[in-house]
Amino acid sequence: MSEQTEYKFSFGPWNISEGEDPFGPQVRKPGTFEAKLDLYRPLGFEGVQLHDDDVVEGIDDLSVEQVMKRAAEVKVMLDDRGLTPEFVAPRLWFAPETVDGGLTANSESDRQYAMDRCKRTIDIARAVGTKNIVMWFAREGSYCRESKDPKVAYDRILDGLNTMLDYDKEIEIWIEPKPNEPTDQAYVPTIGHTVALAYASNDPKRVKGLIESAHAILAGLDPGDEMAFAMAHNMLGSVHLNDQNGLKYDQDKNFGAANLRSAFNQVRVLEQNGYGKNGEFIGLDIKVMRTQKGELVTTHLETSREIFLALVAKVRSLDTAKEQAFIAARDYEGLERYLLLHLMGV
Ligand code: XLS
Ligand code: MG
Repeated sequence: MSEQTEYKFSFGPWNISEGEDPFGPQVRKPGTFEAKLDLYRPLGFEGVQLHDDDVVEGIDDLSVEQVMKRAAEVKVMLDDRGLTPEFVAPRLWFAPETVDGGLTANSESDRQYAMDRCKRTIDIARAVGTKNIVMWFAREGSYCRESKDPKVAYDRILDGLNTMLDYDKEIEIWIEPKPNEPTDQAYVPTIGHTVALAYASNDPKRVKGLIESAHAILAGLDPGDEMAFAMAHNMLGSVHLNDQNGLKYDQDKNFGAANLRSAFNQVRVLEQNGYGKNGEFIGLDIKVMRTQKGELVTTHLETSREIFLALVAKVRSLDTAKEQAFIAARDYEGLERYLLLHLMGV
């Protein structure tokens, strides 16, 4: 038996959120970036997921020198707290230039803005100490299906990825697919699209996927199977574990909160395929319920980490001889009964 994986956990500062949604404002006092960083280690997290403007607030109003100075300061803040930056992602969905998307915007100057911002993100990532860039293609898609030529859009996305790979020969790009929200129809909706883009890129070994459970569910797919597909191609850069109760807005619920069995199967796929053995993080991307009182609420992060570890124990304590016997006898009814009772601790 190979040694058991010791999992490392990450989340993004945006996961300690203040409760604003499209229908109402913040309901909790915001905390500073530094105050949020202080919470990681005591909660059992050592990885920090970052957007470019989590690192450099007001990025668009600063000179290159100012941006790099701030990135260097953030590296010190991370080092001081024993934290590892897991990745940096360009936030291509806030600025006025990204209203119609980033790499796929119809305006040439807006596309240029997006490309420049991706390059700046790479500079920031290297300065804080990570080679991993996450592309969540928020507004790469359409609200009006006829507003963009999807073939041209996919060509532009591939060109953009190649430009980034070329800009820095050591980075990895992790694409985080999502089928909708904020757009109606998003480009690169699944891990299948991601893997195809990776193979089509100029350096397939440096393009991977980041699978968020809720995003797979929104696409009508099984998150564990999506993870397995990426791993079958050695292309699972990271995960964003959370949950989603059916087809509605992106909920980012606690891991396992809607479907514990699906959560178990995600953990199982990761555990059985050695995810984490090369330093990959168990990333969480979870929203605090708006109803929660207090400031700098982190209960959801502790809960989801605890659920993950409890499910690892469930995977490890499964009687595999029993399981194999059910499979050999094609007694899947028996297998299901065994699994459900095992999950319930009966
Ligand atoms: C949004 C995404 C986002 C990414 C990082 O749906 O999950 O939070 O993980 O840009
Ligand atoms: Mg995510």
